Amino acid sequence: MRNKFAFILPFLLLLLVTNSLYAEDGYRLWLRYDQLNDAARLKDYRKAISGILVDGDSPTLLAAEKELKMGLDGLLGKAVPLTEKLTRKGAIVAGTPESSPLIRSLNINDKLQEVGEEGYLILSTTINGKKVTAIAANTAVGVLYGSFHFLRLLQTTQDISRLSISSSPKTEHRVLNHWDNLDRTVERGYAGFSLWDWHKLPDYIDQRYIDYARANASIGINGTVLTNVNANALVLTEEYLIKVKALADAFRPYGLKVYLTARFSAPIEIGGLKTADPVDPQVQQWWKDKASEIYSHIPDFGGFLVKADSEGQPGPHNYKRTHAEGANMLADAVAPHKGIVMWRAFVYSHEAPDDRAKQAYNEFKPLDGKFRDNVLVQVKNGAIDFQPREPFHPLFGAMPETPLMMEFQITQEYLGQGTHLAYLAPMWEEVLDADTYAKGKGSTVAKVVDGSLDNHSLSAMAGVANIGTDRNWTGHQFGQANWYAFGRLAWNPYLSSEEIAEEWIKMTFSNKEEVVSAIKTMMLNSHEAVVNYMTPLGLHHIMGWSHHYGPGAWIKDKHRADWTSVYYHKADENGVGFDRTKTGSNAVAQYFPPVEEEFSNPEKTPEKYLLWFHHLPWDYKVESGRTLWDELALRYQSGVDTVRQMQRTWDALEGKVDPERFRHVKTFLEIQEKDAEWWRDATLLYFQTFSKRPLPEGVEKPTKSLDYFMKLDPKFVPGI
Ligand code: GCV
Repeated sequence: MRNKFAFILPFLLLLLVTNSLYAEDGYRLWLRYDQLNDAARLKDYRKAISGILVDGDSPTLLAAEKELKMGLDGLLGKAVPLTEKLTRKGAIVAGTPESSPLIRSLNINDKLQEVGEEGYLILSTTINGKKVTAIAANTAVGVLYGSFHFLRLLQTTQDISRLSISSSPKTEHRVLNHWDNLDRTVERGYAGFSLWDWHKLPDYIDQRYIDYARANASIGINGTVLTNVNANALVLTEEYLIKVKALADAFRPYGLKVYLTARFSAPIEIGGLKTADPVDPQVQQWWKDKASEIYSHIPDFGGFLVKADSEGQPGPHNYKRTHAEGANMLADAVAPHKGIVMWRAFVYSHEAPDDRAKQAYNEFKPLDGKFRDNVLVQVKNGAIDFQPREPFHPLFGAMPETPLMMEFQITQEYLGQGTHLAYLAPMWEEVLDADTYAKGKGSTVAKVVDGSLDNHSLSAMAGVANIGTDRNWTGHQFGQANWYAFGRLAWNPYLSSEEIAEEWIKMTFSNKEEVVSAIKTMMLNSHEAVVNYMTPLGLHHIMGWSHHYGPGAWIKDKHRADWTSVYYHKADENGVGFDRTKTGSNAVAQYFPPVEEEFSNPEKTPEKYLLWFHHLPWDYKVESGRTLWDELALRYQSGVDTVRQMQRTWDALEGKVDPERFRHVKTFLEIQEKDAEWWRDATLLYFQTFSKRPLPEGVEKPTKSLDYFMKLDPKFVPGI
């Protein structure tokens, strides 16, 4: 026995070592760089690529060189040498005309001019009679972005023999918003704690910071707001600014600028002033001095993000001033340093009698044209709050004199949080493609956001991050796809969610066609599935109180009516839905005429927004010819069915994706199925108390009572 064991032991150990070496825990995100398993492509690439030649020694060019080296070594499964001279064909030559004589020799200034500050060219060309691939840009960060693009071509096994790529970002500021608190909790964060280890900063620079910056650079994200919009003024004190500087220094080589949230009452809380009134000269001076202090530590500081007069945050209204007066004061403070202010339009008050969906428009539309040139108004994709589905926010198109930036929520506060697979790009695409008709047909939200509709050079897109200390960064392996998709859409809001999914799958899981198409189908159906089992047909905000996990259509009688579910669904014996037409709140009037008409008429309103705009009888006939009640019930069932279909698809991938991530996703899909059933049963039982109709055929009978569901009270849900 002993002998036999001694014989087996080395093999066991070897197995262990090999396993841990190749363990796939998701840490590497989409930057995996494992040797390609497409033999034909691998052979071509090995033949085509002989070396890496990056002229210039700025930290950003060095980062590009390092990434190319790491990526090519890994993907090609052989060491690709770094060279200083062009001695052989097949070099990857990267640089700017300034840093690299070889790039200069290409005489491509005209083409480079077109791609601007951050864009790049990737060209199959010839230098000194030798075939090369040139990655050229006007700036080092452009070279870095181009290098990531080139690696992506290999990761997705594209033909690289005749490249003529020109790419530049359509929005200027592509920014993650971290709702991270200084104690490292993350509001609406479902992936562990905050990445920022304030206690160990500025001394300890975690490798995670670098990998975070790399990941962002790989998709063109160029800004990060480190702190929660529900802000703490402490971060603006010297003690913290030194820590912020350390992060900014770590991110800088990757083109990632740091921003902070500005608490409006900071002059009182940390400045010792008696007021924070934006027209008070002392307050204005305080912010100017504060800005100079910040810039003395961080010369390329991006600016401020502000949530004011919203959900208890202080703001200019405390002093009877407008949002423009508040924003402009901060804008004046950062303007000499080329900083910007991103001022959020997410405002509503439970004391205002009007429909919450109308309040931001009412507040901001009259301020159009009153903001300084370095202010962007940051608008959520919809008028309520990151619901599983919302019609586009009526402010888009309504403030032509003001650059409006998009705020998407990458973290899935209302979409199953850390455990549900919901690929969000189709939802974002739906909003970006929506036509506001602000300047006639074709005035899409994307054109408002990228500035092209109203000729704004200042443009931006923000995404509320889903990133934390979890080893796989985003809690759910598929949460990574939403981070990735946000970056890609911020770079180019006209990309399709399908092509983004395809890229991500190939880089993250596998290039094998059967795997790609199976995972792609799962991803592309996943958002609709979540909408169906949570809030079909335009229902919204019927989640569990405060934590927003699980169903809670019965929530009522709280201190704020606009945080209850009954405020939004208005179910009664006659029907369900929020009447936002003329007979109701008339929120439809905030849209431009053809859209307004469409949303005013239930027959013309896209069914996905039906109950958002209309209160309709339970036996109202919908497009399928069914009654509203039957359709609603069947949609809930269809949400559950799609999750089960996703489970079958995933199960069939066993052995085709690595076991660790396979198990992770499989288990999470089980949670999702359970939750989808919970949503269906609880919500239908509740609405049935009004509709008094039986569940239609095809809908599974609930196994528990409404009373049971109403008593469920999950404790310590993360992210609050
Ligand atoms: C950061 C929702 C969330 C809040 C969040 C707020 C906002 O209301 O539930 O957690 O606060 O949006 O976007 O400011």
